[in-house]
Amino acid sequence: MKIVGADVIVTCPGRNYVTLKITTEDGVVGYGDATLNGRELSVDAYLREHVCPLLIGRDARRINDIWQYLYRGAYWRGGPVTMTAIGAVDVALWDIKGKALGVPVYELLGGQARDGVTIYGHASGADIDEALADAASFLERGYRAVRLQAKIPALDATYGIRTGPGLTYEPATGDRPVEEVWDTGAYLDFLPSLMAAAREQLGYGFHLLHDCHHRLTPIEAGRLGESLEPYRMFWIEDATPAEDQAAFRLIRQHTVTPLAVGEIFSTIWDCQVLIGERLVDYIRTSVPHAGGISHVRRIFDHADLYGVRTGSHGAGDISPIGIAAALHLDLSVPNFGIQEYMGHLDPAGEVFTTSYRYEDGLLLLGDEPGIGVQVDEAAAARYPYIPRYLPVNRLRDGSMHDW
Ligand code: CS2
Ligand code: MG
Repeated sequence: MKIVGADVIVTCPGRNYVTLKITTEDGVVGYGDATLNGRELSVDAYLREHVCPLLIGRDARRINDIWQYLYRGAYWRGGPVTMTAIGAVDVALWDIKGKALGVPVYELLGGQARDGVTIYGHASGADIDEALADAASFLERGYRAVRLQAKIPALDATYGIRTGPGLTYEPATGDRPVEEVWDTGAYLDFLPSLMAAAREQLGYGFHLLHDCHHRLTPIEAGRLGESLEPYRMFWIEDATPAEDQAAFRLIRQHTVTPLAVGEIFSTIWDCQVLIGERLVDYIRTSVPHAGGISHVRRIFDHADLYGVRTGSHGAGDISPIGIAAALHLDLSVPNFGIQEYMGHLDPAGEVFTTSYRYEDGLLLLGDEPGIGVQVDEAAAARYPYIPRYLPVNRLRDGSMHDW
């Protein structure tokens, strides 16, 4: 089953997505998500220049060998660009294997361990009332878990807030990032009042999550976790810059609020200390950004050994292919925790047709062979790439601050 084609599709139906398309000599086509938000064209170039030519002529059935060839065979290994490219190859090959054998990928992973995948939605608002109304609308639609963010009153802008009904929050267009002001004190003072209001008005009958976007020091994170304990959070996410795994030892000493991290990780090595020392409760590595189904499955197995559950990244910058790939893994692993699901803006649905669907707080996968996402290339061509950047943060004195 030789690979005869490997092509990259870059499109912007609502936001930028990069898709790898692999074709075999028998005409089977597999798709992988190669989207890396704000760095889309780097992965596009890495694939076109360094990966696609090496795939031609290889046996598409040998997913493990191709993975090792691309990872171990590279002197400059690891990092988000390389691992997103490898992840796209891996998912496209699983898609091909499923289609060739006529089964959904989760069957190849041992079959379903649950009926559906519990997701959390993104509620936010310009103030507490707006954020709670948004959260209530998720609960009315059957969601059992909601991430809650609101604008910090003392700041002009706060990352992670939706800009209008039916929208997700999108990076601004333009040739350079928007610069926002960050103030940790204002954030730490405000957040407990948001979560207190959420529990007072919406009760305790749902999972409440929050994302800190890597802005705190370990001791600040400890203080935040402790201040949120009465509201029984499902997790606080990305409390500190993620590359400092040892920082979580300090956070753990100060709070029993569960911790989640890992959406920016690329490999199992990025989570080794965190998992091995049980410093987090949920590992958020995502299929597209950490080497695909093959590698993230290994991370999840490693996590299971230490009682750490999964909680994969599923923001809108992960394409429907990446979300679908995550769902196959979520459905099959023993230690599934929760799956983030932000949804996709119109007109993404013109380009990507998915077999997964929402029902009563869950995403359900059908029995379509492979990953279960179709790509309309003519529709993709109607939406050319638009440069977009995530914002950056400065403190009030002009210092750059962490993501
Ligand atoms: C966030 C994302 O969904 C999340 O948890 O952290 O919005 C993240 O900022 C983007 O995916 C970055 O690409
Ligand atoms: Mg996050």
